[in-house]
Amino acid sequence: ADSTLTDPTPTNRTPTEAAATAAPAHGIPDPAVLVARRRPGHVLEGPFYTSPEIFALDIDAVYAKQWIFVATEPEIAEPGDYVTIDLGRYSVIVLRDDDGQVRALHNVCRHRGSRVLLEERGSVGNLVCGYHQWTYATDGRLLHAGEQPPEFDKACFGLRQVAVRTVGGLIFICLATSPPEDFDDVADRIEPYLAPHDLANTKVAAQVDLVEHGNWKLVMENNRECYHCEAGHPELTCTFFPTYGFALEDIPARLMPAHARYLKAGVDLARACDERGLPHAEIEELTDRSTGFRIQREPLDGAGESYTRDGKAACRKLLGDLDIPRLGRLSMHTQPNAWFHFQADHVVTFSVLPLAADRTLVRTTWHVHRDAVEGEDYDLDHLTEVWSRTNEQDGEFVARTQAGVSSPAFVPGPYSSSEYQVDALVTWYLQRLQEHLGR
Ligand code: 3BY
Ligand code: FES
Ligand code: FE
Repeated sequence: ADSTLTDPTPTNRTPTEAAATAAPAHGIPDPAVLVARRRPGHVLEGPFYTSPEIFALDIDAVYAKQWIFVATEPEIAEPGDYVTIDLGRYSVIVLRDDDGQVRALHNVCRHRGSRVLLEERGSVGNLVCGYHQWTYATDGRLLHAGEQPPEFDKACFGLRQVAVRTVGGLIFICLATSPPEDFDDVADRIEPYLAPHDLANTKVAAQVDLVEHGNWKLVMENNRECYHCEAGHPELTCTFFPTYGFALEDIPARLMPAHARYLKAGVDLARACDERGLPHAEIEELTDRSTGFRIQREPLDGAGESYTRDGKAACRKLLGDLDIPRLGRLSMHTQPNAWFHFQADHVVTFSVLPLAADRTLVRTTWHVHRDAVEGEDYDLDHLTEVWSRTNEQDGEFVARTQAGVSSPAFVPGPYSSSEYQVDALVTWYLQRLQEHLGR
Protein backbone atom coordinates (compact mmCIF):
# COMPACT_ATOMS: atom_id res chain seq x y z
CA ALA A 1 0.00 0.00 0.00
CA ASP A 2 1.06 3.61 -0.60
CA SER A 3 2.75 4.56 2.64
CA THR A 4 1.35 8.10 2.49
CA LEU A 5 -2.12 6.61 2.73
CA THR A 6 -1.24 4.46 5.71
CA ASP A 7 -2.58 5.64 9.02
CA PRO A 8 0.41 5.62 11.37
CA THR A 9 -1.56 4.82 14.50
CA PRO A 10 0.41 3.34 17.40
CA THR A 11 -0.65 -0.17 16.37
CA ASN A 12 1.17 -0.13 13.04
CA ARG A 13 4.15 2.04 13.87
CA THR A 14 7.58 0.52 14.18
CA PRO A 15 9.06 0.57 17.69
CA THR A 16 11.57 3.26 16.61
CA GLU A 17 8.77 5.45 15.28
CA ALA A 18 6.82 4.98 18.47
CA ALA A 19 9.84 5.94 20.58
CA ALA A 20 10.52 9.02 18.44
CA THR A 21 6.93 10.21 18.73
CA ALA A 22 6.68 9.71 22.46
CA ALA A 23 6.88 13.02 24.30
CA PRO A 24 9.36 13.21 27.13
CA ALA A 25 7.84 13.01 30.59
CA HIS A 26 8.06 16.77 30.87
CA GLY A 27 7.52 19.23 28.01
CA ILE A 28 7.79 18.54 24.31
CA PRO A 29 10.55 17.11 22.13
CA ASP A 30 13.24 19.56 21.01
CA PRO A 31 11.60 21.80 18.35
CA ALA A 32 14.49 21.01 15.97
CA VAL A 33 13.59 17.34 16.27
CA LEU A 34 9.94 18.11 15.57
CA VAL A 35 10.93 20.14 12.50
CA ALA A 36 13.26 17.44 11.19
CA ARG A 37 10.78 14.62 11.51
CA ARG A 38 7.79 16.30 9.86
CA ARG A 39 6.24 13.89 7.40
CA PRO A 40 6.06 15.64 3.98
CA GLY A 41 2.52 16.19 2.77
CA HIS A 42 1.17 15.83 6.28
CA VAL A 43 -0.20 18.11 8.97
CA LEU A 44 2.23 19.22 11.68
CA GLU A 45 2.37 17.39 14.99
CA GLY A 46 0.20 18.61 17.88
CA PRO A 47 2.84 20.60 19.84
CA PHE A 48 3.17 23.03 16.92
CA TYR A 49 -0.35 24.19 17.74
CA THR A 50 -0.44 23.82 21.50
CA SER A 51 2.98 24.38 23.05
CA PRO A 52 3.78 27.77 24.63
CA GLU A 53 7.43 27.03 23.86
CA ILE A 54 6.76 26.73 20.13
CA PHE A 55 4.50 29.76 20.31
CA ALA A 56 7.46 31.78 21.64
CA LEU A 57 9.63 30.31 18.88
CA ASP A 58 7.04 31.33 16.27
CA ILE A 59 7.19 34.91 17.49
CA ASP A 60 11.01 34.95 17.38
CA ALA A 61 11.48 33.04 14.12
CA VAL A 62 8.49 34.29 12.17
CA TYR A 63 6.63 37.30 13.56
CA ALA A 64 9.76 39.15 14.75
CA LYS A 65 11.84 38.30 11.67
CA GLN A 66 9.61 38.42 8.60
CA TRP A 67 7.53 41.14 6.95
CA ILE A 68 4.11 41.16 8.63
CA PHE A 69 0.99 42.82 7.22
CA VAL A 70 -0.50 44.95 10.00
CA ALA A 71 -2.75 47.71 8.62
CA THR A 72 -3.72 49.76 5.59
CA GLU A 73 -2.99 53.39 4.83
CA PRO A 74 -6.65 54.47 5.12
CA GLU A 75 -6.63 53.19 8.72
CA ILE A 76 -4.20 56.00 9.53
CA ALA A 77 -5.38 58.55 7.01
CA GLU A 78 -4.38 61.78 8.82
CA PRO A 79 -1.11 62.88 10.48
CA GLY A 80 -1.10 61.64 14.07
CA ASP A 81 -3.46 58.73 13.37
CA TYR A 82 -2.10 55.49 14.80
CA VAL A 83 -2.81 51.84 15.53
CA THR A 84 -0.88 49.77 18.06
CA ILE A 85 0.01 46.22 17.12
CA ASP A 86 0.99 43.60 19.70
CA LEU A 87 3.24 40.78 18.52
CA GLY A 88 4.22 38.52 21.39
CA ARG A 89 6.03 40.74 23.89
CA TYR A 90 6.47 43.50 21.32
CA SER A 91 4.13 46.44 20.95
CA VAL A 92 4.49 48.60 17.85
CA ILE A 93 2.93 51.97 17.07
CA VAL A 94 2.07 52.27 13.37
CA LEU A 95 1.31 55.89 12.61
CA ARG A 96 1.31 58.67 10.07
CA ASP A 97 3.78 61.38 11.01
CA ASP A 98 3.31 65.10 10.59
CA ASP A 99 4.91 64.92 7.14
CA GLY A 100 2.36 62.33 6.05
CA GLN A 101 4.86 59.46 6.09
CA VAL A 102 3.94 56.06 7.51
CA ARG A 103 6.16 55.06 10.43
CA ALA A 104 6.46 52.25 12.92
CA LEU A 105 7.90 52.84 16.39
CA HIS A 106 8.47 50.57 19.35
CA ASN A 107 5.84 51.40 21.95
CA VAL A 108 8.45 51.52 24.72
CA CYS A 109 9.38 54.75 26.45
CA ARG A 110 13.09 55.59 26.35
CA HIS A 111 12.95 56.73 29.99
CA ARG A 112 11.95 53.82 32.19
CA GLY A 113 10.25 51.72 29.57
CA SER A 114 6.56 52.33 30.07
CA ARG A 115 4.15 51.67 27.21
CA VAL A 116 3.61 55.05 25.62
CA LEU A 117 0.29 54.64 23.82
CA LEU A 118 -2.22 52.45 25.60
CA GLU A 119 -5.13 52.44 23.15
CA GLU A 120 -5.52 50.19 20.11
CA ARG A 121 -6.03 53.16 17.83
CA GLY A 122 -6.44 56.91 17.98
CA SER A 123 -4.97 60.20 16.95
CA VAL A 124 -2.25 62.23 18.68
CA GLY A 125 -0.46 65.56 18.26
CA ASN A 126 2.63 64.30 20.03
CA LEU A 127 3.21 60.98 21.77
CA VAL A 128 3.23 61.61 25.50
CA CYS A 129 4.26 58.91 27.94
CA GLY A 130 1.77 58.99 30.79
CA TYR A 131 4.35 58.07 33.45
CA HIS A 132 6.71 61.09 33.53
CA GLN A 133 5.48 62.90 30.43
CA TRP A 134 8.44 62.36 28.12
CA THR A 135 7.08 63.71 24.87
CA TYR A 136 7.89 62.45 21.38
CA ALA A 137 7.10 63.86 17.93
CA THR A 138 5.11 61.70 15.50
CA ASP A 139 8.39 60.76 13.79
CA GLY A 140 9.67 59.39 17.13
CA ARG A 141 12.05 62.22 18.08
CA LEU A 142 12.17 63.07 21.77
CA LEU A 143 10.91 66.64 22.14
CA HIS A 144 10.69 67.05 25.89
CA ALA A 145 11.96 65.34 29.03
CA GLY A 146 11.54 67.23 32.30
CA GLU A 147 14.29 67.97 34.83
CA GLN A 148 17.22 66.60 32.84
CA PRO A 149 20.75 68.04 33.20
CA PRO A 150 21.95 70.47 30.50
CA GLU A 151 24.21 67.84 28.89
CA PHE A 152 21.23 65.49 28.33
CA ASP A 153 21.08 64.85 24.58
CA LYS A 154 17.50 64.42 23.45
CA ALA A 155 18.72 63.21 20.06
CA CYS A 156 19.84 59.97 21.71
CA PHE A 157 16.45 59.09 23.14
CA GLY A 158 13.95 58.96 20.31
CA LEU A 159 11.48 56.06 20.19
CA ARG A 160 13.14 53.12 18.48
CA GLN A 161 12.14 52.76 14.84
CA VAL A 162 10.72 49.58 13.36
CA ALA A 163 11.19 48.83 9.65
CA VAL A 164 8.04 49.66 7.70
CA ARG A 165 7.10 49.37 4.01
CA THR A 166 3.95 50.30 2.17
CA VAL A 167 2.88 48.83 -1.15
CA GLY A 168 -0.39 49.60 -2.88
CA GLY A 169 -1.72 51.10 0.38
CA LEU A 170 -0.85 48.02 2.46
CA ILE A 171 1.43 48.48 5.48
CA PHE A 172 3.98 45.83 6.41
CA ILE A 173 6.37 45.99 9.36
CA CYS A 174 9.44 43.96 10.23
CA LEU A 175 10.87 43.83 13.74
CA ALA A 176 14.22 42.45 12.64
CA THR A 177 17.27 44.73 12.56
CA SER A 178 18.07 43.37 9.07
CA PRO A 179 14.68 42.70 7.48
CA PRO A 180 14.46 40.22 4.58
CA GLU A 181 15.62 42.10 1.51
CA ASP A 182 13.40 40.24 -0.91
CA PHE A 183 10.45 42.45 0.01
CA ASP A 184 11.61 44.98 -2.60
CA ASP A 185 11.29 42.44 -5.36
CA VAL A 186 7.82 41.39 -4.17
CA ALA A 187 6.69 45.01 -3.87
CA ASP A 188 7.85 45.77 -7.42
CA ARG A 189 5.95 42.82 -8.81
CA ILE A 190 2.66 43.20 -6.91
CA GLU A 191 2.39 46.97 -7.15
CA PRO A 192 1.09 47.00 -10.77
CA TYR A 193 -1.66 44.57 -9.76
CA LEU A 194 -2.75 46.57 -6.71
CA ALA A 195 -2.31 50.14 -7.97
CA PRO A 196 -5.47 50.35 -10.13
CA HIS A 197 -7.61 49.87 -7.00
CA ASP A 198 -6.00 52.93 -5.35
CA LEU A 199 -6.39 51.54 -1.83
CA ALA A 200 -4.57 54.54 -0.34
CA ASN A 201 -7.50 56.72 -1.39
CA THR A 202 -10.23 54.57 0.05
CA LYS A 203 -11.82 54.81 3.48
CA VAL A 204 -12.44 52.11 6.02
CA ALA A 205 -16.12 51.20 5.84
CA ALA A 206 -15.92 48.50 8.50
CA GLN A 207 -13.42 46.60 10.58
CA VAL A 208 -14.10 43.46 12.59
CA ASP A 209 -11.72 41.88 15.10
CA LEU A 210 -12.44 38.21 15.62
CA VAL A 211 -10.53 36.32 18.31
CA GLU A 212 -10.38 32.73 17.14
CA HIS A 213 -9.76 29.89 19.58
CA GLY A 214 -6.90 28.32 17.75
CA ASN A 215 -3.23 28.63 16.90
CA TRP A 216 -2.34 31.19 14.22
CA LYS A 217 -1.16 28.41 11.89
CA LEU A 218 -4.56 26.73 12.00
CA VAL A 219 -6.13 30.05 10.99
CA MET A 220 -3.70 30.45 8.11
CA GLU A 221 -3.85 26.83 6.98
CA ASN A 222 -7.62 27.07 6.88
CA ASN A 223 -7.39 30.09 4.60
CA ARG A 224 -5.07 28.38 2.16
CA GLU A 225 -7.53 25.79 0.91
CA CYS A 226 -11.05 25.53 -0.36
CA TYR A 227 -11.46 21.81 0.36
CA HIS A 228 -13.90 22.94 3.08
CA CYS A 229 -15.66 25.66 1.08
CA GLU A 230 -18.42 23.71 -0.62
CA ALA A 231 -19.76 22.31 2.66
CA GLY A 232 -18.64 25.11 4.94
CA HIS A 233 -19.32 28.43 3.21
CA PRO A 234 -22.77 28.78 1.67
CA GLU A 235 -22.50 32.58 1.39
CA LEU A 236 -18.92 32.68 0.07
CA THR A 237 -19.54 30.04 -2.57
CA CYS A 238 -22.29 32.15 -4.11
CA THR A 239 -19.34 33.79 -5.88
CA PHE A 240 -16.11 32.04 -4.82
CA PHE A 241 -15.63 28.98 -6.99
CA PRO A 242 -15.33 26.00 -4.61
CA THR A 243 -12.90 24.33 -7.01
CA TYR A 244 -10.15 26.72 -5.86
CA GLY A 245 -6.85 24.83 -5.62
CA PHE A 246 -8.22 21.64 -7.18
CA ALA A 247 -6.26 19.87 -9.90
CA LEU A 248 -8.51 19.24 -12.91
CA GLU A 249 -8.51 15.48 -12.37
CA ASP A 250 -9.63 15.91 -8.75
CA ILE A 251 -12.69 18.05 -9.45
CA PRO A 252 -15.74 15.97 -8.51
CA ALA A 253 -18.39 15.56 -11.21
CA ARG A 254 -20.93 17.59 -9.26
CA LEU A 255 -18.58 20.62 -9.38
CA MET A 256 -17.86 20.39 -13.11
CA PRO A 257 -20.64 22.87 -14.02
CA ALA A 258 -19.06 25.38 -11.63
CA HIS A 259 -15.67 24.67 -13.17
CA ALA A 260 -17.09 25.30 -16.65
CA ARG A 261 -18.47 28.66 -15.46
CA TYR A 262 -15.05 29.45 -13.96
CA LEU A 263 -13.29 28.78 -17.25
CA LYS A 264 -15.76 30.81 -19.27
CA ALA A 265 -15.73 33.75 -16.86
CA GLY A 266 -11.93 33.55 -16.85
CA VAL A 267 -11.79 34.12 -20.61
CA ASP A 268 -14.06 37.18 -20.33
CA LEU A 269 -12.08 38.50 -17.38
CA ALA A 270 -8.72 38.11 -19.13
CA ARG A 271 -10.08 40.05 -22.11
CA ALA A 272 -11.47 42.85 -19.91
CA CYS A 273 -8.12 43.09 -18.08
CA ASP A 274 -6.03 43.05 -21.24
CA GLU A 275 -8.15 45.84 -22.73
CA ARG A 276 -7.48 47.95 -19.65
CA GLY A 277 -3.86 47.01 -19.08
CA LEU A 278 -4.69 45.32 -15.77
CA PRO A 279 -2.26 42.52 -14.93
CA HIS A 280 -4.01 39.26 -14.05
CA ALA A 281 -1.55 36.39 -14.52
CA GLU A 282 -0.78 34.14 -11.58
CA ILE A 283 2.49 34.55 -9.71
CA GLU A 284 3.00 31.89 -7.07
CA GLU A 285 6.18 31.87 -4.96
CA LEU A 286 4.89 30.60 -1.64
CA THR A 287 8.04 28.84 -0.41
CA ASP A 288 11.83 29.06 -0.71
CA ARG A 289 11.88 32.78 -0.04
CA SER A 290 11.28 34.95 3.04
CA THR A 291 8.52 37.02 1.54
CA GLY A 292 6.46 34.16 0.12
CA PHE A 293 3.42 35.32 -1.83
CA ARG A 294 0.81 34.52 -4.42
CA ILE A 295 -1.17 36.93 -6.58
CA GLN A 296 -3.71 36.44 -9.35
CA ARG A 297 -6.86 38.02 -10.69
CA GLU A 298 -9.59 35.42 -10.96
CA PRO A 299 -13.26 35.49 -11.85
CA LEU A 300 -16.10 35.44 -9.36
CA ASP A 301 -19.30 33.49 -9.96
CA GLY A 302 -22.75 35.05 -10.48
CA ALA A 303 -22.56 38.64 -11.68
CA GLY A 304 -18.79 38.36 -11.15
CA GLU A 305 -18.36 41.77 -9.55
CA SER A 306 -18.02 41.34 -5.82
CA TYR A 307 -18.45 39.16 -2.74
CA THR A 308 -22.20 39.48 -2.44
CA ARG A 309 -24.86 36.79 -2.72
CA ASP A 310 -25.68 37.66 -6.33
CA GLY A 311 -22.16 38.77 -7.17
CA LYS A 312 -23.20 42.35 -7.90
CA ALA A 313 -21.08 45.22 -6.63
CA ALA A 314 -21.78 46.20 -3.01
CA CYS A 315 -20.69 49.79 -3.58
CA ARG A 316 -21.84 51.98 -6.46
CA LYS A 317 -18.64 54.06 -6.58
CA LEU A 318 -15.84 52.07 -8.17
CA LEU A 319 -12.26 52.32 -6.97
CA GLY A 320 -9.55 54.36 -8.66
CA ASP A 321 -10.18 54.83 -12.37
CA LEU A 322 -11.82 51.45 -12.83
CA ASP A 323 -14.64 51.77 -15.34
CA ILE A 324 -16.44 48.42 -15.06
CA PRO A 325 -17.49 46.49 -11.95
CA ARG A 326 -17.00 43.03 -13.43
CA LEU A 327 -13.33 42.53 -12.62
CA GLY A 328 -13.58 39.47 -10.38
CA ARG A 329 -11.22 39.34 -7.44
CA LEU A 330 -7.57 40.30 -7.42
CA SER A 331 -6.43 37.97 -4.65
CA MET A 332 -3.12 38.00 -2.87
CA HIS A 333 -1.70 35.79 -0.16
CA THR A 334 1.41 36.79 1.78
CA GLN A 335 3.29 34.52 4.15
CA PRO A 336 2.90 34.25 7.05
CA ASN A 337 -0.16 36.18 8.07
CA ALA A 338 -2.37 37.76 5.43
CA TRP A 339 -4.70 37.52 2.50
CA PHE A 340 -6.40 40.19 0.43
CA HIS A 341 -9.21 40.50 -2.07
CA PHE A 342 -9.36 43.57 -4.31
CA GLN A 343 -12.62 43.96 -6.24
CA ALA A 344 -13.66 46.83 -8.48
CA ASP A 345 -15.95 48.21 -5.76
CA HIS A 346 -14.18 47.35 -2.51
CA VAL A 347 -11.05 45.91 -0.96
CA VAL A 348 -11.07 43.51 1.95
CA THR A 349 -7.89 42.82 3.91
CA PHE A 350 -7.17 40.19 6.55
CA SER A 351 -4.38 40.34 9.13
CA VAL A 352 -3.72 37.37 11.40
CA LEU A 353 -1.96 38.20 14.66
CA PRO A 354 -1.08 35.55 17.25
CA LEU A 355 -2.23 36.20 20.82
CA ALA A 356 -1.31 32.90 22.50
CA ALA A 357 -0.63 29.31 21.41
CA ASP A 358 -4.38 28.77 21.23
CA ARG A 359 -5.72 32.25 20.49
CA THR A 360 -5.45 34.37 17.36
CA LEU A 361 -6.74 37.75 16.29
CA VAL A 362 -8.19 37.93 12.78
CA ARG A 363 -8.68 41.55 11.74
CA THR A 364 -10.86 42.06 8.67
CA THR A 365 -11.14 45.49 7.08
CA TRP A 366 -13.49 46.54 4.29
CA HIS A 367 -12.53 49.59 2.22
CA VAL A 368 -14.67 51.57 -0.21
CA HIS A 369 -14.08 54.67 -2.31
CA ARG A 370 -13.30 57.65 -0.10
CA ASP A 371 -16.31 59.57 -1.42
CA ALA A 372 -18.77 56.69 -1.17
CA VAL A 373 -21.65 57.53 1.16
CA GLU A 374 -23.06 54.87 3.46
CA GLY A 375 -26.75 54.28 2.86
CA GLU A 376 -26.49 55.89 -0.58
CA ASP A 377 -23.64 54.15 -2.38
CA TYR A 378 -23.38 51.12 -0.15
CA ASP A 379 -25.16 49.32 2.65
CA LEU A 380 -22.85 48.21 5.44
CA ASP A 381 -24.53 44.87 6.15
CA HIS A 382 -24.65 44.05 2.47
CA LEU A 383 -20.97 44.92 2.06
CA THR A 384 -19.77 42.89 5.03
CA GLU A 385 -22.21 39.99 5.08
CA VAL A 386 -20.31 37.39 3.05
CA TRP A 387 -16.93 37.70 4.71
CA SER A 388 -18.39 38.18 8.20
CA ARG A 389 -20.27 34.92 7.88
CA THR A 390 -17.29 33.21 6.24
CA ASN A 391 -14.96 34.30 9.04
CA GLU A 392 -17.37 33.03 11.70
CA GLN A 393 -17.60 29.70 9.91
CA ASP A 394 -13.81 29.50 9.60
CA GLY A 395 -13.42 30.46 13.26
CA GLU A 396 -15.61 27.51 14.18
CA PHE A 397 -13.50 25.13 12.05
CA VAL A 398 -10.35 26.48 13.67
CA ALA A 399 -11.72 26.05 17.22
CA ARG A 400 -12.77 22.47 16.51
CA THR A 401 -9.37 21.70 15.02
CA GLN A 402 -7.55 23.27 17.96
CA ALA A 403 -9.57 21.03 20.26
CA GLY A 404 -8.77 17.98 18.15
CA VAL A 405 -5.03 18.54 17.74
CA SER A 406 -4.77 19.14 21.50
CA SER A 407 -5.76 15.53 22.15
CA PRO A 408 -2.92 13.11 22.89
CA ALA A 409 -4.67 10.86 20.35
CA PHE A 410 -4.07 13.26 17.45
CA VAL A 411 -1.99 11.82 14.61
CA PRO A 412 -1.17 14.18 11.68
CA GLY A 413 -3.21 13.32 8.60
CA PRO A 414 -2.39 13.71 4.90
CA TYR A 415 -3.27 16.74 2.78
CA SER A 416 -5.42 16.34 -0.31
CA SER A 417 -4.05 17.68 -3.60
CA SER A 418 -6.30 20.75 -3.32
CA GLU A 419 -4.52 21.61 -0.07
CA TYR A 420 -1.19 22.21 -1.80
CA GLN A 421 -1.09 25.80 -0.56
CA VAL A 422 -1.52 24.57 3.02
CA ASP A 423 1.49 22.36 2.48
CA ALA A 424 3.31 25.38 1.02
CA LEU A 425 2.51 27.47 4.09
CA VAL A 426 3.74 24.76 6.45
CA THR A 427 6.85 24.21 4.33
CA TRP A 428 7.57 27.96 4.34
CA TYR A 429 7.10 27.99 8.12
CA LEU A 430 9.46 25.07 8.68
CA GLN A 431 12.05 26.75 6.44
CA ARG A 432 11.91 29.83 8.66
CA LEU A 433 12.27 27.72 11.82
CA GLN A 434 15.25 25.93 10.31
CA GLU A 435 16.88 29.23 9.40
CA HIS A 436 16.26 30.52 12.91
CA LEU A 437 17.50 27.39 14.62
CA GLY A 438 20.56 27.50 12.38
CA ARG A 439 20.26 24.09 10.74
O1 3BY B 1 -9.59 33.95 0.96
C1 3BY B 1 -9.14 33.04 0.32
O2 3BY B 1 -8.01 33.10 -0.10
C2 3BY B 1 -9.94 31.81 0.02
C3 3BY B 1 -11.30 31.82 0.57
C4 3BY B 1 -11.62 30.43 0.82
C5 3BY B 1 -10.38 29.66 0.72
N1 3BY B 1 -9.33 30.58 0.43
C6 3BY B 1 -8.41 30.09 -0.54
FE1 FES C 1 8.01 57.20 30.08
FE2 FES C 1 9.09 57.80 32.44
S1 FES C 1 8.69 55.86 31.60
S2 FES C 1 8.32 59.13 30.90
FE1 FE D 1 -12.94 29.03 4.88
